[in-house]
Amino acid sequence: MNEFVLVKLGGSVITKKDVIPPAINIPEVIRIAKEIQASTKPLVIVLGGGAYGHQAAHKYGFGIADTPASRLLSGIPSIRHNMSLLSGGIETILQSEGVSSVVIPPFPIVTLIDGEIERFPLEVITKTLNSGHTVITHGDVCYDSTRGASILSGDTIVAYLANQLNTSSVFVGTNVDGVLDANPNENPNAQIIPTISEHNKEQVIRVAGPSSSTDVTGGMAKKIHDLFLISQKGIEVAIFNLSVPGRLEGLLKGDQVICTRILA
Ligand code: IP8
Repeated sequence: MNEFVLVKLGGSVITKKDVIPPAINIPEVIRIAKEIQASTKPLVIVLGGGAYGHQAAHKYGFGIADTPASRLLSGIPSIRHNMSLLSGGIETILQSEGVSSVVIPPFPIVTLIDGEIERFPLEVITKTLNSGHTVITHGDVCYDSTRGASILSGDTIVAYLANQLNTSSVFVGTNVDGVLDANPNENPNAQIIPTISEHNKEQVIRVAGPSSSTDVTGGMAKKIHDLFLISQKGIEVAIFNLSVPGRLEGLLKGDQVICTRILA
């Protein structure tokens, strides 16, 4: 299989914040659909849950210790429905912008064990890429043999696919310029950390912490940890601001853009 590029579309950029029922940020997704066409390599797009995933997951007790399995399992239809709406909506926009793309949802194929991936068959993903289509997959709820059900985050999918498949680059799009040296909500002077290496990794993780109360999947600290492991395999890794026009396109073209690069 040829090398491909993994792009995470952060849920906070592709969905509207605090809107009930959840809604896709259509102008942003149209812009992103145009930018991804700068890629010369096949693409796997991984969607975060945003308003579609996290609110529903929170409602059924995901991310809260000791939630009984019966309660977690009762949340499956609602979370699945939301993530199908999100991924289907993104697929519609990408296709209408000329990106030949197919949604491959994790729920029917992935199983978890205590929150970690137990089984994730990749054949359909590789066949879809080899057919010349862009793969769209997303954070999802999955059956978990220990807990009943768990949330599989888009970031965990990114790490798994980068490790298992022939990946050249991983670009993680968020709503901030990269990893910052302080919480921008508390400190307006927070500065971007241009590179994370062995040398500053632990210190950065301490400052980054979890991202918000409704983010049920671990936030920035876990993201950095997993991405660091990927970069150790020689894969190009950047965390960037997906809300700023041109940054994704620049990364895909190999330009210098404002972002945090993770260099093992
Ligand atoms: O936003 C979470 O994915 P993430 C997906 O990448 C759900 O953490 C269903 C909450």
